[in-house]
Amino acid sequence: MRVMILGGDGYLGWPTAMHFAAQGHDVMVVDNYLRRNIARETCSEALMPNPNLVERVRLFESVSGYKIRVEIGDCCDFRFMERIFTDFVPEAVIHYAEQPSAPYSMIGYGEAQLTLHNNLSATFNLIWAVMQYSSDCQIIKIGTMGEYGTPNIDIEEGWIEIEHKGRRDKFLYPRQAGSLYHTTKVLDTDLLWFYVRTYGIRVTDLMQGPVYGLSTPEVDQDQRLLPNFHYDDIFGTVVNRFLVQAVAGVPLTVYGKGGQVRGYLNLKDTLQCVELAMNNPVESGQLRILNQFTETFSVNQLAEKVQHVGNQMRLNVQVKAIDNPRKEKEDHYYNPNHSGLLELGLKPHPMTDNVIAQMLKQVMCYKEHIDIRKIMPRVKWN
Ligand code: USQ
Repeated sequence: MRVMILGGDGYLGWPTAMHFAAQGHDVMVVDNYLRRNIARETCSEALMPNPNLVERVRLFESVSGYKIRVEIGDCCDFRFMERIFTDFVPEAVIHYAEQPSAPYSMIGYGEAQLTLHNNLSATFNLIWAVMQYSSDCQIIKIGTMGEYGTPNIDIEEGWIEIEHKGRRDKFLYPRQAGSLYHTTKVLDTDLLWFYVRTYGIRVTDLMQGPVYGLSTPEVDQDQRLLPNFHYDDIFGTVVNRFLVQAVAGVPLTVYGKGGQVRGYLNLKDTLQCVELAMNNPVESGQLRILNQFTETFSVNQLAEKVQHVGNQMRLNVQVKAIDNPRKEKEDHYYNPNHSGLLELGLKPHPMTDNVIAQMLKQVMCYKEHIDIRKIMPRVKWN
């Protein structure tokens, strides 16, 4: 299949591109280096140096023999989108091309505006490019579990049946996000649903939890193919941050009471989920929403797990609760359904002690790159 990956330079986009190329698909990666630029501006560079996308593709070809096409450009520029769509005519588009950080979106007006404009415009332009140049193409969009927030009722997979005054109907599950970034994902979903029901485009919206890890079959061939692995307060997700903190000898930064529960998944499972969504296409006029995570943990449970394994490796890991910089519930009910991807065939890689140990070993190879000034939270919205 011809697969276009928007945001192909990112933590998820780059491993996805290599994985699909290795499955024999014709892959085009598209990126404008927004995340790299913001990371540089906010002193939030990744743990290991990552070659640029053109170099990454060259390296991957020399290691594996598979080719990937590269387009450097901005998905918010519709002329650019028109050109790459008429040139490539994708059969599936994986859409990761969004500003992905909740803290970044909460710094101030400029960062909020950039996040809103970038995320909504990229999604809007993608919808129009598909409608005009590749109307049968599947859109696979990365949403977030954070769209739902932490309601005091079970979270369904995208939709809910409501009975009201004796009548029933099905609606998008209520959404109440905790950051402007997460809110842009809510708005994306609404935008997609409008165009799905009005013009019959085909969309899968994957509500993903925080991802961890840096190993995939393709990455493991050569360390120069590693994804960008962030551990700073802006782009680092909690598990990756705790791994680096454990190696650096910095107490694990549990925010507040640590009772915040989220659904987590291994990077390898992100690749599986996206592939399953693509290989099981939806009908025209269908918005399929799948909750994409494999296990739920509280922040305290994650800290305990990393501490336990770290101490077996003689890292003497400490845990220290610090003031929560975010406005979020620290003690709450959380029971999201996530059966859809399992029914499609997902085989989860759980967060075992061995998986944590392997990740710690990988991070230990880059110990001298860790800059502990990047660890404590700088952005507060509590
Ligand atoms: N947390 C800590 N200590 C830390 C970092 C985070 O206790 O040092 C807590 C946060 O307060 C939060 C939880 O861990 O309760 C998860 O935080 P996170 O930074 O790992 O994840 P988040 O900001 O929600 O965003 C990440 C990705 C985002 C994706 C989202 C999925 O950056 O792109 O959409 O995970 S979800 O969280 O399900 O919305």
